[in-house]
Amino acid sequence: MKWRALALAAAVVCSGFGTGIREQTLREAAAGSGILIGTAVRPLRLSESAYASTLAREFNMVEPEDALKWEVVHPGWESFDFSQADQVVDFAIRHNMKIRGHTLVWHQQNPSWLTRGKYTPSELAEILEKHIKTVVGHYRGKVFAWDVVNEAYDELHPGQLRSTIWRDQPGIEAAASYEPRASSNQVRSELGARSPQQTYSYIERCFHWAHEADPLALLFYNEAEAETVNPKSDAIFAMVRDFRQRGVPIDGVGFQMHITNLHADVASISANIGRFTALGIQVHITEMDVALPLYVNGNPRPEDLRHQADIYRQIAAACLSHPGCTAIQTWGFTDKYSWIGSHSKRTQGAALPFDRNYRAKPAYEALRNALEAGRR
Ligand code: 9MR
Repeated sequence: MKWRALALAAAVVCSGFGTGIREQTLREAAAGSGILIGTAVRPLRLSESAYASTLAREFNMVEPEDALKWEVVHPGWESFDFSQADQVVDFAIRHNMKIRGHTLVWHQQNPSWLTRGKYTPSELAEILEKHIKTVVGHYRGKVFAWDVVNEAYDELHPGQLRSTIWRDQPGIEAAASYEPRASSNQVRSELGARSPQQTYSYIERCFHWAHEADPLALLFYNEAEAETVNPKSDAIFAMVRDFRQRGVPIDGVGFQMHITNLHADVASISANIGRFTALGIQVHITEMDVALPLYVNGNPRPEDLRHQADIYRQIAAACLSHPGCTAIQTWGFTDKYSWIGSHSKRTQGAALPFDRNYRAKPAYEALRNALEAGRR
């Protein structure tokens, strides 16, 4: 109550009109609800004043969209380049925003020196350990939460780990010097049905390395299409439960929430958030957008914008209904800069809360209403 009163008072003062109460910003509403509201950021756009002012006004958390991926931050075997990510971090510190780091281990956006290097498992393990410790170490005390591993589970074979340079091509599992603590009988019997390559010891090593580099950072496993209760999220759930039982330092799971076809099974999303937070970890919604079909003039239909708003509202409300769901983050904030357009060859887009001219869309109002209603 106190927070809300303060936020409202700030809104009145800031309005510039003695009598008028302007609406709260997302960040004010989120502060009142005790949740973080974040967005992915492209450092090259920070020099655009509308981009920077909207970002600072509306959000209290940022995450570099691409600037912390290997191809940007680790362009040569021995060279690291933090210049782009540092811009985001500096901006966030100046505007009193939290910083999420994304991502230390992924199968995409890796530089060719790494993917074509033909390293042995031991060499690869050494490279990965050095990468994680250098990047996390550089931002120690600044980045409060890291996506340590991103999208390790396969789309085509639900519940199975993806074949990647890190897992089995050649993977780091064959590298010596790691003895995972034994799994519980329950987990061993669940894993028993799978081949040894299906185990996830490469993932847990990454969590240990990140934890050594910054013991206070929150460490997340981040995944796509695991928002609902489904075979992929079942497998992640079993892994996280096993990690917790064996003391692997994992603090949270990120559900990306890229919504397509204007369809979201909110009941299942909520049940899924509930079972993960019951493990004693946090859930962050990490990459939310709701892609809309675009028509002849490149615009979405008004009814789709309303439907989109409803999805934003329902998912934010689902997160807010679980105390362990502690952040809602969109994947960009203006339709001017979103991965959906180029990815879909401009047939889809308009996925974010602000339009191409930084005007708030129905999705923005819906998000704010959900944040205001979701005080806890
Ligand atoms: O938004 C990112 C885009 O700029 C990159 O070109 C793309 C490369 O695959 O990655 C996008 O971000 C992805 C994120 O890092 C992980 N989850 C899926 C996101 C959308 O593809």
